[in-house]
Amino acid sequence: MSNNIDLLIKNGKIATASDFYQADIAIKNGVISQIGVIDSQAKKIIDAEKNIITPGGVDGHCHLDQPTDDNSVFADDFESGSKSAAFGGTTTIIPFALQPKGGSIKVAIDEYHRKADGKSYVDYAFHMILTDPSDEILKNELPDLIRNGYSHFKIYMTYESLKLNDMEILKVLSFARDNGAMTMIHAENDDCITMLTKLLLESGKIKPKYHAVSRPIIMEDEATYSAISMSELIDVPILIVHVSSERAMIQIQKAQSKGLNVYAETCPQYLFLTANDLDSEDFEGSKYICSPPPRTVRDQEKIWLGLKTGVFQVFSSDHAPFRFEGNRGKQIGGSETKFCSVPNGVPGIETRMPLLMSKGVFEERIDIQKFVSITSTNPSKIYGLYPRKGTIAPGSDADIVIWNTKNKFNLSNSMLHHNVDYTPYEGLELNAWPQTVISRGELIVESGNLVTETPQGIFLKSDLPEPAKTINKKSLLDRLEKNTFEK
Ligand code: DUC
Ligand code: ZN
Ligand code: ZN
Repeated sequence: MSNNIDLLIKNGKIATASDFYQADIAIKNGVISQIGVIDSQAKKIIDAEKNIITPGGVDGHCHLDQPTDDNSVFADDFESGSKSAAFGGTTTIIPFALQPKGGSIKVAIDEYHRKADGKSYVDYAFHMILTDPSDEILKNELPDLIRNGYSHFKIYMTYESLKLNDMEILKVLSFARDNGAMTMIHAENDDCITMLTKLLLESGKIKPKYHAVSRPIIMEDEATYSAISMSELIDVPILIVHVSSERAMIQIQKAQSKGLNVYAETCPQYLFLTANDLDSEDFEGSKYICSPPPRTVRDQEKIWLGLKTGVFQVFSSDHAPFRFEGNRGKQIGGSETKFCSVPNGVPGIETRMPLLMSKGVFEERIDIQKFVSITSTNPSKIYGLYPRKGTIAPGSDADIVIWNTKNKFNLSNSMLHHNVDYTPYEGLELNAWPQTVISRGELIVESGNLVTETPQGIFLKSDLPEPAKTINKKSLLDRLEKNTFEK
């Protein structure tokens, strides 16, 4: 019997989306084979010393090695980004294959595979970004892609090179309904942002803080309601990404209480940053420029509540890494770059889970089951990776994090493994950090050191997302005739 178990983790306190209990975990061939009191021999035994054990994180929203249209460069490729993810306890990442306007999404996916192949320390799936939902793409490319492992995509209501108009959004939502795909929506009203940006620039207001002024809450609120209304009309699940404000959250809450299939994501930047962080005399405020922008302390508190009460199903990093120094990142136009030309995004792939464990679980804003569900189980279900990923159960991949929660420390960028020269959370006091990280039964991080020689992450084909399975079969015409919407 001695060789039956490859790795045995003894004395851990296992957290899942529903439970928290003490048990041992046996791993064989990269998969969890048994959970309970296990006294068998194993090739390797780790004593978890009553530390918390969670499933490896699933980061359902991060940007790595993505093309840009302004000569800026995403600081992390699959190698540095996935290494950083691993150190932060994330064992599955889902970055984006971007369809260029007028281009093929299939070609974009092939190209993205070339960027990822052999370079990722953790497993990965791909979202698509649809920028041009032409009939050709919707008929001849996407249906096969959806059935062959790429079942979710993001669409944008803002950014000149990415945005779709309402007709295109309706077309994409109808397609998603017919094909069982999940649509993620970036909800901000682009015309409003363009108009306010022009007004600010004409008045000479170019500093980083005006980024937040140009993208007000009211227009996130309006776009969120618009996206929800279109999904209600088409009758298809959607997921609103990176929700930053109480007002947008209330739109989502209302939709959910009407029984609509509206899912939502928020991110660390909306819990730990505010618009004040963008307000500096020098250019430092550009480090916090992301869209939607960070808001107010009140919004932060409401977003915490939305995590606790279940308005948000997913907590992602939206890791969009740009360096502060140099001319390919935040200072792409020098140290006086206008707010509207600063590359959007903050890094956070490594800090996502430790921040939430420290400030969420240990400061009693959410319980540990909620932590597991929003960082791992739910994104896995919503993006078609469950039960292979996102839980600790017999038959699931042995993606496991053993946490060290015994010491307080101040976060510093020098601890991190991304290729970015700052963290927005510098100096924050934390008490939780992954001590041991295991991917498909292999140790990748042990006592703060990378212990795998080469990147072993593999591509994961996504099944159809769980929410899409709830779609009813009544046609739009049928529902219009029965006046279903007058509720
Ligand atoms: N906003 C996005 O929509 N994507 C990347 C980064 C950001 O700030
Ligand atoms: Zn976005
Ligand atoms: Zn993003």
